Amino acid sequence: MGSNKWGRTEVSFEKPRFDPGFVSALRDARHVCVLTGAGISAESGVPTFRDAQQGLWAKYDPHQLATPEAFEENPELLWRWYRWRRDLVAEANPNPGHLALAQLAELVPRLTLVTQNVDGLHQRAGSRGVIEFHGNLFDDRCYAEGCIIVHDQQAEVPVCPNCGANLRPGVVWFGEAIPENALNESFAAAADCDIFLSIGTSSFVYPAAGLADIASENRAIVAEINPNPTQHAATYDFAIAGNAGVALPKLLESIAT
Ligand code: BV8
Repeated sequence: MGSNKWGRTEVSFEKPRFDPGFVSALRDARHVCVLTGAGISAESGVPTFRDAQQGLWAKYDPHQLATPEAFEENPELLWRWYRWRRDLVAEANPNPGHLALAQLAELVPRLTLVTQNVDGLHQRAGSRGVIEFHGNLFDDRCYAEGCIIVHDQQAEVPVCPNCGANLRPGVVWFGEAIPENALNESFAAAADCDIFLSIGTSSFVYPAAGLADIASENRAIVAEINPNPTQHAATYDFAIAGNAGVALPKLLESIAT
C-alpha cells in the first residue's frame, strides 16, 4: 500500500481505529460525497456482482446478462433473472452500513449519496435524495419509449400499454448511458466535495468509478471502505479495510465523540 499525507488507516474488525486526521477531516467537512457499490448490500444478503451468482444463475455472467443485447435475444430469461433478484431484495433489509450513511447525512452540512446499486436499500434505510446511478430494480420501463410504466401484468414479458413494446427493468445495462440528471449531479458533487467516500465497490465499472478521480482532481480527500482493497487503494488518501456494516457505525461513533 502506498504512503500518503495522512498515512494508512487500517480497521480491524475488533477495534476499528481511524486515523485522527481522517476523523477530523470528516468532522469538519462541508460536503461529503459517497459512492456505494454492491458491497454495502452484501451484509443484507444481496449477492455482489463479483460474488458467484447463486443457484440456477450460477452459470451466467451478470456482465453478459445485464445488456440490451441479452434482453433482445431472450427477454423471458432476463425477466426471470430480474424477478429472482427482486424477490431476493424484497426479502433483504438495510444493514448497519446503510443506516449509518442515513445518520451521517444528519451530522455533516451536506452529503451527496450516489449509489451504483439498484436495490433501493439506501432509501429504505432513510437516506433521502439518493442518486441512483444505474437505475432501480423495481421500476419497469417501456423498451421503446423509455418511460416508467406502472402496471399489474403477470405476463412473463409484460408489454407497454401505450405502444405494445416489451417492458424492461428500469436499470442501466452495460453499453447504456447513465441517466443525464444522475450523471450531472454526481459529477458536480464529486467536483465540489471535501471528502469522497467510496464504499463497497470494486471500482471497475465506469463512469461511476471515475467519480473518485474527479474528487481527487478537485483536491478532495478520497477514502475507500472495502474488506478487499481495490486497485485504487494505494492512490487514495485512506483505505479502510473492513466491512461497511462494521466500519461505518464505528466511524460515526468516532466523529460523534
Ligand atoms: C457507459 C445495473 C457509455 C444493471 C450495472 C473499458 C473501460 C472503461 C469502461 C468500459 C470499458 N468497456 C466498457 C466500458 C463501459 C462499461 C464498463 O464500465 N464496463 C466495465 C465492466 C469495464 N460501462 C458501461 O457500459 C456504463 N455505460 O459507459 O455508457 C455510453 C455513453 C453514451 C451513450 C451510450 C453509452 C453503464 C454501466 C452500468 C451497468 N449496470 N448495474 C443490473 O444491476 O442488473 S453495473 C453493476 O455492476 C452494478 O450495478 C455495479 O455498479 C457493478 C458492479 O460493481 P460493484 O458495485 O463494485 O460490485 P462488485 O461486485 O464489482 O464489487 C463489490 C465490492 O464490494 C468488492 O470490491 C468487495 O470487496 C466489496 N465488498 C464485499 N462485501 C463488502 C464489501 N465492501 C464493504 N462491505 C462489505 N461487507
